[in-house]
Amino acid sequence: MKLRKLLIGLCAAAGLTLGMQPMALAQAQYKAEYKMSLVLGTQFPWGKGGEIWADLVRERTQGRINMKLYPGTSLVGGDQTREFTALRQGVIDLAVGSTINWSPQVKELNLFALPFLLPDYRAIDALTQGTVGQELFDQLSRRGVVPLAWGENGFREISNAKHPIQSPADLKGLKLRVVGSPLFLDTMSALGANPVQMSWADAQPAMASGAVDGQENPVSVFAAAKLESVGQKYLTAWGYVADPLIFVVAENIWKTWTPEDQAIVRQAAIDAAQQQLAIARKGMTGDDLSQWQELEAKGVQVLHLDEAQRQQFVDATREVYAKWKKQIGAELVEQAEAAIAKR
Ligand code: X2X
Repeated sequence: MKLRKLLIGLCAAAGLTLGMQPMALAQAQYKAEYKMSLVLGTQFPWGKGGEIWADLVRERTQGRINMKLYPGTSLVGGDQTREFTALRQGVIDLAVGSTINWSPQVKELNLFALPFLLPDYRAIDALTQGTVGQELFDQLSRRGVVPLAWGENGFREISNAKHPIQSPADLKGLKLRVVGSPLFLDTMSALGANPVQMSWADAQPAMASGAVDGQENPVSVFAAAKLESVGQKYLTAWGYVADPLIFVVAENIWKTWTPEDQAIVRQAAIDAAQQQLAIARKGMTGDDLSQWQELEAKGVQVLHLDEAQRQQFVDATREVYAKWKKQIGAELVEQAEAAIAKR
């Protein structure tokens, strides 16, 4: 009798285990940690966006999905231009990445780096929130990642250690660190500068040692990285290009999540991107110019170009624009130009 009871109990336990197997298997497919690649950490608006996303997802999935931040593109040894490839190869699970760093693999993303395409923030929004943004997301979806939301690094302003820049002549011979897309080499060369391509990690020591004279990055990046402390004394507000950020999950990871969890991760990315964008733009325009003022308070000489001055830079880069319009795809660029014109 006792033995029978024991056997029944054992069978029931075994049945229970078997019955639970599908769920247990599904759980087992979830990793203990999902690696999120970022170039900039949480002292920058970029990294804050990643942190907000991870926090929202952890909270809303009751810890089922745990995203860990890896700033400094550390999962690819700091080489920003390899981030997109690493996402497709399973080295990186998720990312908040700049259009610039992925543009060597996804040529359409060079769109935002066409010199002087984007006159203001509304122009960026007209692209990312419209059919152009959708087209770019479709392109990314065909390349093994699931794009979820648009954030922003920002309008990229030029700084240097030598003198104020107000016309292309002031760029002549300046050694400038640029990011990983050949379009940046073309633009800076057309303006008479000597561009040198290097990662962000190498850029700061290069400025400190004087190996390069200048760089271009958003004001929020300049401020949080304290570029004035590596000799960057002169900053020109010319807004020649901008780099949006894209919140993505590698497709091979995405597929392992339940539809409910996919929906949570997607909505959390949209919410985090919205907050991230607000952080990046705060203090940049209108009544609140605090980001600019804080730099000036640190002794950085900020120069805002007037229309005529800006036009000189526009004129000097028209050929680069035309060349890259073809490379990106004339149809997409024309769609973007039209969206900006009626923003
Ligand atoms: O490397 C840069 O300049 C940075 C941090 O802005 C990007 O990753 C595009």
